[in-house]
Amino acid sequence: MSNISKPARRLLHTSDVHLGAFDSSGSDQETRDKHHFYFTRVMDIAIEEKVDFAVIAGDFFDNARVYEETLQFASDQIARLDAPVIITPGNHDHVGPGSVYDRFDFKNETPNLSIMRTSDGETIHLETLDVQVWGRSHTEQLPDFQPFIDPPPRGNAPWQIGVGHGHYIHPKALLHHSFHIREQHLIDSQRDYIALGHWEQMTRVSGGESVVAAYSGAPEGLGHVGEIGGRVLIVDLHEDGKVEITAHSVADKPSIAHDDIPILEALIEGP
Ligand SMILES: [Mn+2]
Repeated sequence: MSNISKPARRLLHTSDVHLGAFDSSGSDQETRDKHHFYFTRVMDIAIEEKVDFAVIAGDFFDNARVYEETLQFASDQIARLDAPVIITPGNHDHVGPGSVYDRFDFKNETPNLSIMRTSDGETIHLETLDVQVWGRSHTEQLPDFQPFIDPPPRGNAPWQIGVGHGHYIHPKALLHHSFHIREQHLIDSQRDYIALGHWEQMTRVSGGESVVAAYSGAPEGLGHVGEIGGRVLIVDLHEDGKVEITAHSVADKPSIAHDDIPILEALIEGP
C-alpha cells in the first residue's frame, strides 16, 4: 500500500516580522505604519493564495513593550484570515514571564490564532485539515536552546509540519551563534516541512533527502534581507507527498519557484 494519496494542503510561512520594532525608538507614526504595512501584505497574500493555514516561526513581535495599538493591529490582521494561524515564539517574543502574548486577550480577540507556549514542545492538531504542527517555543534568552533536538516521532495525521526558531548550523560550519539547528535534527524529525525563523534572509536549508526546510526570512528586514528577501513562502503539500515552496514578494517583485530558491551551501551570518 504505497502511494497512498494525501489531501492537498497549502500553507503560508512567515517569520521575523518584528512588529512594534519602531514603537519605542522615537520613530514617527509614518515609520511605524510603513513597517506594519508589510504584515498587512503578508495577510493579503495568505488570503489571495487561499491558504489552509499559516505558521509564524517566531519574532512576530520585536519586544514585550510594543504599543497596545501594535497588539491590536496584529490581532486584527490575523483575524482577517478565515483559517488557523499558529505562532511558535522566538527569542524576541518569547513566552513565559513577561511575555508580550500575555498583554492582550488573543484567545477571545483572535480565535483563529494558536500560540505555542512551551519549550518542551507541543503539537497542534488541525483536525479538519489532517495536519499536525509541532514546535518548541523560546521561553527566554537561553543560548543553549536547540529547537529541534530529539524531536518526537511523527504523529498520526497525514501531514507533519515542524516549526522552530534558531540558527541553522551548516554541517561544515564552525560552531558559533545560539539556538542551534542541525541538519541531522531536521532529518531525524521526519517532518514533511520544517518552517524556520530567526534569519532575515530567505533560504532553503538541507534537511537531507526527505525533509524540505526553509527560512521564510523577514517580509521586511530590519537589516539586510538580500536580493531575494522581502518575501513570504507559500508551501504546497501535494497529494503524492511532494512538498513545493514558492517565494512571494510582499512588494511587487516576481515570485521565485521552488527549484530556484537557493539551498544554503555555506554558513550565512545570522543575527
Ligand atoms: Mn530571532
